[in-house]
Amino acid sequence: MESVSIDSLILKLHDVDAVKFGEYKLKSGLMTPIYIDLRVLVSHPALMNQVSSLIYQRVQEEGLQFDSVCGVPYTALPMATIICSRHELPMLIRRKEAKDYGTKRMVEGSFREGDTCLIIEDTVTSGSSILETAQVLYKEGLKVTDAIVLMDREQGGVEMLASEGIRLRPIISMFKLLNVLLAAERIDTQMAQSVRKFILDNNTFRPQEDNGNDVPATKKLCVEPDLQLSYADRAKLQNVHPLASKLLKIMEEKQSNLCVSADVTSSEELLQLADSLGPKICMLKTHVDILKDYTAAFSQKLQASAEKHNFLVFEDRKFADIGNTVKHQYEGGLYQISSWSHIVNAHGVPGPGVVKGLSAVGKPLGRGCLLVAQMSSRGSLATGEYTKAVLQMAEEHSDFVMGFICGSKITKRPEFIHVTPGVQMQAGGDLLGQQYSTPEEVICNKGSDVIIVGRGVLEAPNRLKAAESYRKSGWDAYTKRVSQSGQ
Ligand code: S5P
Repeated sequence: MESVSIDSLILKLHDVDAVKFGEYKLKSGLMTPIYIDLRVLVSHPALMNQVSSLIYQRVQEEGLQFDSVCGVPYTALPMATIICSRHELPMLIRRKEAKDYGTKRMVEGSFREGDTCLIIEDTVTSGSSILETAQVLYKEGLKVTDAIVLMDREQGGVEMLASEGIRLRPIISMFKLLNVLLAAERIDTQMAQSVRKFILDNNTFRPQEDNGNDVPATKKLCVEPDLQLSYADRAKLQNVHPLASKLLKIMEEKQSNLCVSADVTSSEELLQLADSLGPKICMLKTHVDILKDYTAAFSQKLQASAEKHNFLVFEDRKFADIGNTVKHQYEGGLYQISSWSHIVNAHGVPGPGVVKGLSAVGKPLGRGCLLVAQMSSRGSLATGEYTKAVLQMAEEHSDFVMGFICGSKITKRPEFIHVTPGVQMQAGGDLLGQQYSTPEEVICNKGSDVIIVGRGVLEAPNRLKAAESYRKSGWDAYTKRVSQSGQ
């Protein structure tokens, strides 16, 4: 009986376009010939009820024991709600963004430390969304041992979660879905074959080969061969920008890939930050135009602090005008940025002229530039073809451009440095569109080199302690990346 209802459910999901064939981009950036989009279910209440019933049926069949249920936001949230309401089970809601007022809780609902929470998800590819939710729940003292997913793309999610101690129980598997759609002549053999090949060729989980030790959560993505080069080795590359080489050496020496974003409004506070956090960081990022009391003396003191503690200064000016204008903005005006900041950044929007203008001023001074290839803010337009064009601009001006501001590694050329903002210990965001990833995610999974942390440090009760814990997380993720990829 169960298989009949699953078969008919698959056909209904296809009817409402929750299963689509074509060319689609996955969250990971990978193109896929099949796309599962269960978000549409909210418009089909009868189908939503059926899905929820099947999930609950599975919970009962497995005899799962738990104290509460949490749906991975957002698609699985209504499913969890229906199940919990219908069967009077306590539910928890995981916030995607922490409120910036009130309690700042990441999990809503009542629970006790040590309670077990069952996770419900709509679709799984690598399993990372479930793991992310589980990690938020762990932080609150909850246990997660089981998860149920409606649709498993069979690309390694079950295995990855198993390595993390979570049993994932899928209701519909990709191969089952293909067989049902093929039998009903919704797709032809060729399509089924190409999807099967895609699934088999794109397994996201690579188990550890050597022994039975625990496999780290992010291992699966930490194996790109070009990630095996150490910072020290990259510093010695022939074609590396001298300032990039210096930065890489500092990183290795101080065991820090942490750049603190000193977004404060008083010069004195900024200098205090530079002095106290100096030993923990490889780079200090400034927004000098938010200072209410900038003076030339301030920039001299900042330089002295950078010298003393061996870090680079990065003025986050994000130049974005024609070459002639940015030349003046970089060299002159109130701030005379080129005279004190080792590194600046620029948008690629104006075309290569922006780099040429900045280079005319900065190169003779031994300065370097990061191009903004991607942004951490929600809805950013710096994606896809734009990012590629920025990469090309960098390649053509590598005598001045030393790397990128980006969310993840965008080139395999090891001489470029990838610098990533939008980092906090817990993934999430703010109310103005900022989106956060964890240091581990950024350095290990996304293959970036430097984490930029602002409020994660600035709003902590003890800034020095927070900086040290970001330094350690970033460094641990880097050493893990290098040792794993080197095997
Ligand atoms: O895409 C970007 C690029 C930058 S440079 N997203 C960013 O958030 N930034 C900067 O990084 C931003 O201007 C801010 O200074 C810092 C992030 O601060 P946080 O407090 O959100 O960590």
